[in-house]
Amino acid sequence: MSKYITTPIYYVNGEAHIGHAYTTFIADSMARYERLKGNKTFFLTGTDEHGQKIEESAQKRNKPTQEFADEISATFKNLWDQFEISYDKFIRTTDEDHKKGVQKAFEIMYAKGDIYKDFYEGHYCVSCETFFPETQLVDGEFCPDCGRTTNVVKEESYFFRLSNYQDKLLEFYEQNPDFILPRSRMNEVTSFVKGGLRDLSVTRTSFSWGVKMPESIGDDKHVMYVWLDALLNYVTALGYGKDEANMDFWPATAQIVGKDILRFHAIYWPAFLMSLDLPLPKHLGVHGWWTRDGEKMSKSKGNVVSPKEVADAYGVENLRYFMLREVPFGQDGDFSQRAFIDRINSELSNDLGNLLNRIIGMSGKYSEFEIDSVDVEKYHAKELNAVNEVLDSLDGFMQNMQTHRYLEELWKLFSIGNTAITEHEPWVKVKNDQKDEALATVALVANILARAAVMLHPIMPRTTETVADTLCFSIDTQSYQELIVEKKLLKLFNIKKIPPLFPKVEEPLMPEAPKAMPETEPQKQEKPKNEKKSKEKFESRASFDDNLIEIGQFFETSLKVGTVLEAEEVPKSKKLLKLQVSLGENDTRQIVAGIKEFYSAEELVDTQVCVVANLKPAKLMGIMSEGMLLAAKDEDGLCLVRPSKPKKPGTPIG
Ligand code: ME8
Repeated sequence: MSKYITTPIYYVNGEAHIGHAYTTFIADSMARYERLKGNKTFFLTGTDEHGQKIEESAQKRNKPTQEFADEISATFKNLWDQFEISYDKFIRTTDEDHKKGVQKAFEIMYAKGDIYKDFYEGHYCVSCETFFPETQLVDGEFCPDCGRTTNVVKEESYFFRLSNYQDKLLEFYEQNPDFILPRSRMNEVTSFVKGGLRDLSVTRTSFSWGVKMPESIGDDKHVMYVWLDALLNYVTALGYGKDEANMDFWPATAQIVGKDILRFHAIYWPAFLMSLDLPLPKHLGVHGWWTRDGEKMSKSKGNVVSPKEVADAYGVENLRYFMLREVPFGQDGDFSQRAFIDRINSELSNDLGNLLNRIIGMSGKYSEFEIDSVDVEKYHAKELNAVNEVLDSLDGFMQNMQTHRYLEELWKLFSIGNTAITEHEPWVKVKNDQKDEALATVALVANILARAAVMLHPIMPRTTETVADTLCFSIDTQSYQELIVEKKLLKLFNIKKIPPLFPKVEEPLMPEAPKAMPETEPQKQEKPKNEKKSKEKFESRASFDDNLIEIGQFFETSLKVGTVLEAEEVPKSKKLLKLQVSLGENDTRQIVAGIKEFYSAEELVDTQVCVVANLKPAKLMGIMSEGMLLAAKDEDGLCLVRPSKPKKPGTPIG
């Protein structure tokens, strides 16, 4: 059976961060799992290189766009190579073959009548590269996805007849209830589709860094919409539009994406495929969002977790284990070193590492390291049954992408092994002339470790190879077949002595995340002056745009002492307070601040605060905010930064 697993292709406007690594680890583990089972597998990853944001990022660095894309794409590829990600192809949307495939797809859709030329006029969120019907806007103005203000725009464009696919999509979802995993995400998609699909603008004339129109259509002031271009990578990577060399891998078995790009993959992508008469993917695995120590990661806060830094400190396999074990698939997760260290010390070091060391020690003492499974069934049928039950349950978890449950179940094997040792006390049996029984217990545990190593292999490939080597076998499809499917026991062998696999971690090995200003909603709402020139997607992506600044740049920020004159709660908001703050005579500002969880409105009145006074006003929940308060936040909560002695309102800070 053939399997096709994909990650999203990553934008080349910033370095890889832990969220990218997470998606890639899940997909890599699934691909390795399928290969282990003997399935012919194709695993795709790559980079998404077109669009305005990338064109602008290159311009800022005074680099030709292609050169810029080459450099960043290489950082992703190098990182995945360093992490030994087992991709079969690393696609780049600037690859000639890909571009040709996209043009071919466009031509087919056009010839079919699914693409037509018109003008678009409507509410457009540049940040999300998406039109929204008026009914979906928040307060008639704001983007329902990212909260930014939408623009009314009119531009010539080619449209994809998405509206034609509304019923077909709904029918497809109904017939394939596990298309989206976890299933709980399906509702979100169906209700969006039921709300009405508008035709989708699939070309742009406002910039040129994109796949050109097919020659047969001409009209070269248009370039293709970055999402049409990007989504098609999943088939162009297999030779679509060229030699179709690997198209027999299509449809994809599992396409892993973050929840931020669910709609593109669950609605647009299937509609494009239907238009191309291609079958739809079997599953879309939608994972949650990673934060650091409870805070959203952003380059400006300096709290982005670099996967390379973590891997250098703790080892890439430990990181894979932690990320896949820590978070129930689909839910948001938090990266905290404390939680990471706890899992290394208790699960990897104690449960797995110590068990291996115990049997190396015991077999050394009782049988000169020789391990013989001959009596395992006789003395440990009960344990073997329990082990087999666990092994048989694992496949379902992996197929549903529930790696946390997979690992949780797998860990039951170690407790079966540990309990067997505690109950059977081989050291007593050896002394009581029951050596056979003692050696059977040691052999039972060796077999448990061998089976666990095979099943843990997709998640920790190198570590489990070491375990297997210690137990004198190698992990491959054959050993999977024998040990897991046929439940055979290990043949007579001599166990090897190895140093502890997982040394305990006493102290955090990386600096803690800097505690930054709270991300108050005004920052989120803040938008570039010219929204047309904004980025393709959400603001959370790491970018290179926050480097060291010159002192002059610092002084571009106007900080002033303010006195709170009035304060009240913003109805229906958990976080927001609305303040009237005096910055001196004739300058009273209305400031909406996300501090309600930490301060009551009453206690703020007549106190002083530090205000960023030259922020562009922004609306929060429809209320205008004309500044931002400085505050410090850590795990104990948030406190406002205030002058240590009263100062006249409006006094400059700096
Ligand atoms: O969206 N937590 O690229 P991208 C978890 N090019 N996962 C995260 C994350 C976080 N904090 N941040 C990013 C794109 N991700 C498009 C995709 S596909 C045809 C085009 C992961 O560089 C998550 O999987 O913004 C998300 O979907 C992916 O990175 C997006 O990376």
